[in-house]
Amino acid sequence: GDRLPRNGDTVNGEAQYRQSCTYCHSFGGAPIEPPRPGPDLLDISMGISETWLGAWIDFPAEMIAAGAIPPENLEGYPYVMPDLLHPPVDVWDMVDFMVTQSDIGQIFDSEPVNLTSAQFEASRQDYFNLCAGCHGLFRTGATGPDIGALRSQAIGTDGLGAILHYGTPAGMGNFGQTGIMTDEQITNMAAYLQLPPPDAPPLPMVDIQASWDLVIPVASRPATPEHTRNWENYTGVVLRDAGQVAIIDGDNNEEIARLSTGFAVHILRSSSTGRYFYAIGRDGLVTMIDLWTTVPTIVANVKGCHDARSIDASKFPGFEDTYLIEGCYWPPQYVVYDGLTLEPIQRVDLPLVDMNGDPLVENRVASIVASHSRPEWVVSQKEAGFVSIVPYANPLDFSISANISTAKFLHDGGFDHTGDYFLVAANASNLMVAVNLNTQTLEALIPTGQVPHPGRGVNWIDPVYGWVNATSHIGEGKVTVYGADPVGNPAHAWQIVREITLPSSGSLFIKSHPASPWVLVDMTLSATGYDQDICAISKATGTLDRCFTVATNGKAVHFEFNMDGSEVMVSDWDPDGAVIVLDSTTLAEKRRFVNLTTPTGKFNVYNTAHDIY
Ligand code: DHE
Repeated sequence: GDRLPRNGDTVNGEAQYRQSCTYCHSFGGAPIEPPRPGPDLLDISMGISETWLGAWIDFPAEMIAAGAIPPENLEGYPYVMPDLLHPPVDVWDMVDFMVTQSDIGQIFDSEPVNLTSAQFEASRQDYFNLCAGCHGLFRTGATGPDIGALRSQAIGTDGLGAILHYGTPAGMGNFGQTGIMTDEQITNMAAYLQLPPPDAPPLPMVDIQASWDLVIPVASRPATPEHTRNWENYTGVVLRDAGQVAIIDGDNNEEIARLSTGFAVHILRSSSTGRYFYAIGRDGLVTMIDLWTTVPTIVANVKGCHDARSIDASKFPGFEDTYLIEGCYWPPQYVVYDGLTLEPIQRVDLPLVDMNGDPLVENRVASIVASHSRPEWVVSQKEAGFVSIVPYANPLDFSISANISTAKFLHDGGFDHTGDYFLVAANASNLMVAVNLNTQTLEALIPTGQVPHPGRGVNWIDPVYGWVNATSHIGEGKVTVYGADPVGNPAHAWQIVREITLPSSGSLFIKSHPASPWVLVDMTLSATGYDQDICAISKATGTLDRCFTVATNGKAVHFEFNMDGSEVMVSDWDPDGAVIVLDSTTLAEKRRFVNLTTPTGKFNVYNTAHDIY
């Protein structure tokens, strides 16, 4: 290429460098442990030209495609440097700054700002809303790494600002680039993270009881549906940032209700009959929605956690719509409620000791599934690494009956095709965990790619390997498929049988339905331009068939099928979002529901009640 002139603005170059490069790279000084993802840049001007350096910052993918870096030189790095979309003038200013600085020496980190108490409180709230889910309330790490005060000080003020601004291809969100955080919020967060975490309050039973609001008593609810709609084919759509749930009638393709359900609603689960939806907000608020009323109606609320992600109903025959369990991210507890009224019944503390006997400062309930074969819930304890059994047949005691040691840190999961196994991601260990629910033992640890994230996962019959289950990954563009039929195909059970390459990392969900010939995967957190696309794997061949764009305004995320599996919904996750409905066989778009604020998860009543995925 043309030689670039040595006339950059090094003041702007330094500002851009500090804001963009400092999480991954040091510039002189002692290395930190664990190391930064990229090499030290102190000697950057030796051996490569300024033109090369500018081209590398501006066009990393094209440089690799052109063979500018031998593949073996990239080995050992967790990912390839992303294109941070700087305008060429900033790139050139950065190059000039780095080359000039190479002659001067080490770059020293900026000092953190001093936070006022109001700024500290605002950062505490930002941390709770944006960071705690992955990194833990006390920052000890889980899905995301440890970012406690010591680690944050080692990363430094500039590096923290850079990662908050641009994220990483390994799954950290680009909060600055996408406008989720302002520059001021980022600056303050970089200071906040270097201070010790504040204490978090408990939530005792007396407060949970005080929060209980029985809006419509059972006796005042209809004994039979008040309408003739096919309520089992309703789908609840989480409108995350609106704190609402939209209910769509899948037979008539109509949105029939929009209900307020609390801060940043996370998921819905159905009661075992399907009559009720239970919504769980990140603030721990449970909202119960009756689908038999003319228009779906909120009939009860309760708050059992300050921070929560999971909920499920009692599903064993004889316990239909009887109980409900809410798992907390904070405090370390779960709460069991009456399934018809949400009256709190019991609060149970989680152990603050992990599966290795080490003490914990927090222990969060991640996924919960409700067994169809026994009166029990299966509960993942994220930090402890236990999959726990919570029986609900004894109305006086809902304590844990078994803690099965598996791997850390447990996150999302679901059943295999028989319901005898629970398959859950230990996403910081790059493992899928298979627990045998009949023997209540760990069956297998399946090595996956970087940060598996299956949602509830997917079950289908592979042409060669029979029943399989699979996960996609946040940190790697790959679907890992493993055998899941220890009875019919023991040779391949829990063994990896296929690894299917996707065009990008950043996948959050993989899903199918028995009536669809496809397994569908999103790439919502893609840092390389695939966040609006989804991919279809053919069940018939076990190979990737196609990837295509579905979202227009935001990111494509999460799938849900209608009751008979003939259609599948994908969210276009944006403030001006939509739910896009595809034919589940042709994958052609059939319709879209628009004017939806940040639609994320979608839950069809029948499929959710029966665990069809
Ligand atoms: Fe989720 C499921 C936790 C971010 C959408 N999410 C789950 C489950 C857990 C969890 C533990 C399993 C629940 C169960 O099955 O009982 N999610 C977390 C987090 O800790 C994390 C990483 C960060 C946070 O702060 O919350 C997180 N999740 C997200 C999102 O950013 C998503 C895409 C949108 C949102 O709500 O913020 C999101 N999570 C979902 C959805 C499911 C889910 C749609 C249910 C999938 C299903 O098909 O059942």
